[in-house]
Amino acid sequence: KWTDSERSTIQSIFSKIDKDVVGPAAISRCLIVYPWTQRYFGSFGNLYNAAAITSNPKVAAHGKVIVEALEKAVQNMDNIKAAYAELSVLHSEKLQVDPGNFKLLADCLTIVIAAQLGNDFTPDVQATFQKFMNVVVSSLEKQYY
Ligand code: ZNH
Repeated sequence: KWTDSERSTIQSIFSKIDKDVVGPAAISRCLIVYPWTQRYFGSFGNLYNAAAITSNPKVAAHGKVIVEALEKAVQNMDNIKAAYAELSVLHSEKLQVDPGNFKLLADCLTIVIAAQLGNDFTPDVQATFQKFMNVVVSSLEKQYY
C-alpha cells in the first residue's frame, strides 16, 4: 500500500533522473563492484576491466532496458508483482540469475540516483525509494519460490 506522498515521491524521482545515464551507470557499477555478476553476461563481449565495462555498448543498452522496466513498475505501483510476473520467470528459468543479485543491482541504482539527485535525495526520499526497490526486488524473486 502506497500513500499519496510516496506515489508522488517515486514519480518525482523518475521525472528528475537522466534515465540514459542512470541505467548504464548502475549496471556498470554492479558489474565492477560485484564482478561475479558478470557471469550472466557472457554474450556482452569484453568486460575485462572498469574501462571496458563502462564503454561497452551492450552494457549501456542493457542499463536502459532496466530503467524502462523500473518505469513499468512506477506505472503499475499497485500491481508490481503482476507486472513483473513474466520477467521473474525469465530471470529464474531462462537466465537463471541468482536472486541475491537483484538486491545488489538495486543498491547500485540507489547509489547512482542519490548521486544524481544530490540534496533532493533527502532521507525521506531515500526511505521511499528503498521501499519501492524492495517491492521491485521481491517481485522479481517471486517466481523463484
Ligand atoms: Zn535482468 C534481461 C530487468 C536484475 C541479468 N533484465 C532483463 C530484461 C529486463 C530486465 C527488462 C530484458 C528482458 C527481455 O528481453 O524480455 N533485471 C531487470 C530488473 C532488474 C534486473 C528490473 C533489477 C532491478 N538482471 C538483473 C540482475 C542480473 C540480470 C541482478 C544479473 C546479475 N537480465 C539479466 C540478463 C538478461 C536480463 C543476463 C539478458 C540480457 C541479454 O540481453 O541477453
